[in-house]
Amino acid sequence: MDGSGQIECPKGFSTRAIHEGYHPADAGGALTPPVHFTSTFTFPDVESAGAAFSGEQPAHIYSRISNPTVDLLERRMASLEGAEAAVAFGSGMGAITAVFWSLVAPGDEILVDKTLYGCTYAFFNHGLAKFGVRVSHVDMTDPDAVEAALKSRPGIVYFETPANPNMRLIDIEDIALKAHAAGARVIVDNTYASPYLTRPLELGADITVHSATKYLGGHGDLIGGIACGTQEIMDEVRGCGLKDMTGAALAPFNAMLILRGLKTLGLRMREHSASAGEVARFLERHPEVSSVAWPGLQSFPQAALAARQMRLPGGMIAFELDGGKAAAIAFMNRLNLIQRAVSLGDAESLIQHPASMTHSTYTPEEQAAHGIAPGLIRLSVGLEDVEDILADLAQAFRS
Ligand code: 4LM
Repeated sequence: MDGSGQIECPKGFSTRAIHEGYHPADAGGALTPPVHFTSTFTFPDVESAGAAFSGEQPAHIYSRISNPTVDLLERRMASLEGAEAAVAFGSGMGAITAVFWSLVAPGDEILVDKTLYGCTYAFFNHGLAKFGVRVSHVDMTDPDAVEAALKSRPGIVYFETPANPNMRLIDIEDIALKAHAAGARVIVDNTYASPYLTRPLELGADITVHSATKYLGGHGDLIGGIACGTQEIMDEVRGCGLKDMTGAALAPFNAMLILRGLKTLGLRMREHSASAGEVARFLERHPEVSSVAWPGLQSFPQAALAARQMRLPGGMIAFELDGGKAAAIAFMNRLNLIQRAVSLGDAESLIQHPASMTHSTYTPEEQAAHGIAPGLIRLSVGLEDVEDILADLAQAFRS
């Protein structure tokens, strides 16, 4: 307790995920924060409304811009990511597009990794490119290729780590050093890792973006997104990208669900990682499996980087079967417990075929050039008993 009878916030990750930014004394002693279901906010007089609109007097005006429940989520996420500030959105794509609409102008170049979530790829290549932004792809696992690509002075460097869907890791510290030396800002999509496993801002990135639909929410019952960074950049992202360019506001109810999800983020990530380890080792031993990518395997080509950059290897696995695409599809169709669905990070184990599902925004030629193999299978290992997940995989191989 501090002097006011409020609970002080110690520094541990999960403690902050549960307590940061809220004191029961502020809400009549309610253990959990109230949800502010309101679209607009009232003012005692027009002068105070004007002061809020001009920014002279900070206040909630309208829930497309800010809302107390969403604000609590933003404070909590900023704390977990080690950021000055955060802005929440109605989806991960809302967060990504709002950040870019806020920071780029026609004629700018952005340098992005070669493997990206399908809709992010479509936004860059079919969306931003239409507005005169030059989009260059480079293999960011290759430091020399990155050095060479930075010579054209892109304004932004963007990547996912681990990358969706093939699990390539990008060395955040190294890329941030190189990008900053060339005058570029670094944006990392931290969806796969979550701040429990990796905190890109502490490694030199300028902004992180998340699909909160995934591990942050954690229960497959909402769509949401978050961006984190300095107060100055987040003010710009809120004022331009959220308020004017996308209007992709997060609903207060969904903010409450994400706040609830965050309370168990550490607990869930430990369990997802432990089960994924057992599943990855099972797959690696299986005679019908030709390759398995999971950052905790000794055979993972970037195992050393994983150990340096990730607290745990996480719950996502990418693998291929000897029989290629046809065998992969037949195998997935035989699963009973593991659900065939896009999305990831839920309590339910989810499996999908990136080439025909999440990454079908790439043409087959683009898939080949961007490291998305036709037979690649993506598995999000859930929180069911791992023996049951293994048994379902085993029966799908046997039948
Ligand atoms: C999926 N992914 O992969 P919203 N960034 C990353 C993602 O994986 C996603 C988004 C952003 C999948 C959705 C169907 C690395 C989404 C976009 O879906 O807009 O919350 O996030 O299965």
